[in-house]
Amino acid sequence: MRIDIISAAPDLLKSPFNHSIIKRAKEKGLAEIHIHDLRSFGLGNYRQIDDTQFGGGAGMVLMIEPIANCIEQLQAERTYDEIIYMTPDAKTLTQSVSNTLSLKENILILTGHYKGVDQRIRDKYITREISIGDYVLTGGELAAAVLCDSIIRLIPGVIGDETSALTDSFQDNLLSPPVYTRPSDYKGMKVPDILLSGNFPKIEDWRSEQAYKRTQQIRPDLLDE
Ligand code: 6GU
Repeated sequence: MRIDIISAAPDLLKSPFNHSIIKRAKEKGLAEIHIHDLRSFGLGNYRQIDDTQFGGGAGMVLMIEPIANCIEQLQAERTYDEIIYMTPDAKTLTQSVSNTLSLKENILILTGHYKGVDQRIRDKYITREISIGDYVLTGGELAAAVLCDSIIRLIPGVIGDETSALTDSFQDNLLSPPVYTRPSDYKGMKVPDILLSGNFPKIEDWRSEQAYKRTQQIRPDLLDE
C-alpha cells in the first residue's frame, strides 16, 4: 500500500511514522508513506497557501490552487483508490472504515488546517471525509497519523501474530475482554481461575461473556449497531 499525505505542517507527520508497527511495515515493504508539503505549491514569492474567507469571519481558509495543483501533480503519477480529507466536520472513523481502507493500493490524504479548505476542493476531489472524534485538533495531521496507524496495522504481515488484529476491540463491535499475565497471584489479587484451567472452549466462552458485559457497561451504543 502507498499512502500520500498533503500537509501544511509536514513536520508533525515525521515522528509518528518512524516508530514501532508503522516503521516495521515500511521496512518490510508493506507500506510506503510519502509526505508532501503544501507550502511548496504556495502562490507567489511568499508561497501563500491560505486567505481570509469570503463573507467575513475569523480564521484563514486553505486556498484552492495550491491544493488542486498538488493533487493533480500526484494524480498524474498514479490513480488513487481514495482521496480522503481529514476534518472534524465529517463522520467519525470506525474499525469498519479502517478495514475497508486497508484493502486499497493507493490512498491520498489531505489534512486541513486553520478554518479548513475551500469547499470547492471537497466538491471536486474528495471521495471520503473522516473525523477521528468529537473534539477539535489544531490540524488534521495527528488525525491522519491515527488513520494511517489504524489502516497499516491491518495489512497482512504487518502484525506478527496474524490473529491478533482480528481479536481487537471493535473488530466485531465488542470491546476486548480483560487480559492477564504472570504472576497469577499479585499480593492476593488473583487471575480468574478459568484462565488457568487449560479448558480452551470454556475460556473462549468466558472471554465472549466478558467482552459482552464490558461493552454493555461502557459502550452500549455499539450493541445497537
Ligand atoms: Cl480529522 N481534524 C481536526 N482538525 N480536528 C479533528 C479531527 C480532524 N478529528 C477530530 N478532531
